[in-house]
Amino acid sequence: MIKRQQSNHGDGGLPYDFRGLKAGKSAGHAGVVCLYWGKVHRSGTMINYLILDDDPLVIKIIRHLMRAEEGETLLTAGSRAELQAILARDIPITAALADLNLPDAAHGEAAGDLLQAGVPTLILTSESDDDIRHQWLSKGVVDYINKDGRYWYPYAARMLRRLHFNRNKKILLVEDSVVEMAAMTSVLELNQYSVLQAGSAEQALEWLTTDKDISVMTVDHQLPGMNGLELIQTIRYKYPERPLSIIGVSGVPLKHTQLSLDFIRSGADDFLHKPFNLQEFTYRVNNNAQMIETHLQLKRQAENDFLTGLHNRRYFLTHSQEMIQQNPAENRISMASLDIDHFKKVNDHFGHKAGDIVLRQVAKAMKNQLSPLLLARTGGEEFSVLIPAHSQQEVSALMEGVRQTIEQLTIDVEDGDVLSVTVSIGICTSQRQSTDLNTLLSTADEALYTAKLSGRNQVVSLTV
Ligand code: GH3
Ligand code: MG
Ligand code: MG
Ligand code: MG
Repeated sequence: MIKRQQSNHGDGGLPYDFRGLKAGKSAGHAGVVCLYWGKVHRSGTMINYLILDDDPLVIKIIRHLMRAEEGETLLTAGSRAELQAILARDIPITAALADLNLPDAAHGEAAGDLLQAGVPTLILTSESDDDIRHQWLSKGVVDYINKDGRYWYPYAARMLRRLHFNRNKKILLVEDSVVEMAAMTSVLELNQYSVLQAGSAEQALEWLTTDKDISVMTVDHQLPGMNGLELIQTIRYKYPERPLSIIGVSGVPLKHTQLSLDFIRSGADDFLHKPFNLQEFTYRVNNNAQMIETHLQLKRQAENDFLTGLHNRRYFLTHSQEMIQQNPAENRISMASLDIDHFKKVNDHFGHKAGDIVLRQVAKAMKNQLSPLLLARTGGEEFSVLIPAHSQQEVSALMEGVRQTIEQLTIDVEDGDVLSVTVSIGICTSQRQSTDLNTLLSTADEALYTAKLSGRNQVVSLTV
């Protein structure tokens, strides 16, 4: 089952091109340093962060804290002249961290160039004068950070990356005052968020039904029609599981402290009293967006297999149970179990790492051929797929296609080896109404066992 071939690696062995990094090192800190230059981030976009500072230590610290991921480029400039050289290259800059005092521009002229070029810019400076801070914020910098303690550096690095991350975040503002809506919108847009607006509770509910990606919303108390508290109660009742963070907002005089309590009790996660500082408002939105992102990350980790990116056993069992229950009685439903043949030998001969690569490639081939069906890695080298509404013949033909595709894969497991593997597949198709999940699973396993006993690399199909 395992063929050993010589791979022709050529010079493509290095995963990343480090030329930029070397050039940067030899040119000193002020040179343009490119990490992973030319690689596209997993989000599908090129991300270019820029650090503008004449202090090599600041650049070193931020670079260390950012730990550029694949697809992220960290550009650096130590003077206004170097910045202008970068801007002249027309590289789209995702976000910049800028010092105000540079050898050839002592009063923030270079930060001005960045704003002029439309780059979302954070100031990181030792200048702590409050008036200067306000001037820069009103000129449109996203944040103004003082270098007055080492704890500001992680904050600056986080904020820089957040300006990329925010581009995919949708914030819904529910506010009937046009002036307040405009102020909140502009500060959130400056922070690169996508802002949606609703002037009433009814409009807000409409947004929530049409757009599933809204992660944070702010809700004003006094609205025409349904008020803010009722809106939040309705949302929490209608969408109890939805990952959505809600910030209550109200201008009712502070002595009515009961209101903030009512907001939290109604299901708000946070509360702000009007008039509020727009910077504070942004920080709260940031924190709430981060909380939702963390929640979604944990959910993805709990439902997916880390190695192959397919769903895991837990997800598969829960969702196939639901699908079987929802399957109309007259529809057939099939379960297919797939197991790699003699997989232990791959590990034994080529190592566990090679085994992992094989698992990933087999998973990828299955996904290409079987999505959008419910597919999962349900065991070490075992996969399952649920196929509703097809005949036994159709399902057998489909899985035979998968068997052939996998047999034809040539898997480059690095270290000069190219392998091929085969799979055995067992199918159970229900002809009866109300077949339960356990019967489907155990019968598919029985079919798989028969396929193994009959010589492997084949499809066996049973009906119940
Ligand atoms: P058969 O044809 O009968 O299925 O033989 P087999 O060798 O494929 O089956 P067996 O169940 O004996 O071995 C499965 C192997 O899969 C043993 C285990 O170490 C390996 N395995 C399970 N999970 C992983 C993993 O995540 N990575 C790697 N590399 N190996 C894994
Ligand atoms: Mg109002
Ligand atoms: Mg096996
Ligand atoms: Mg097995």
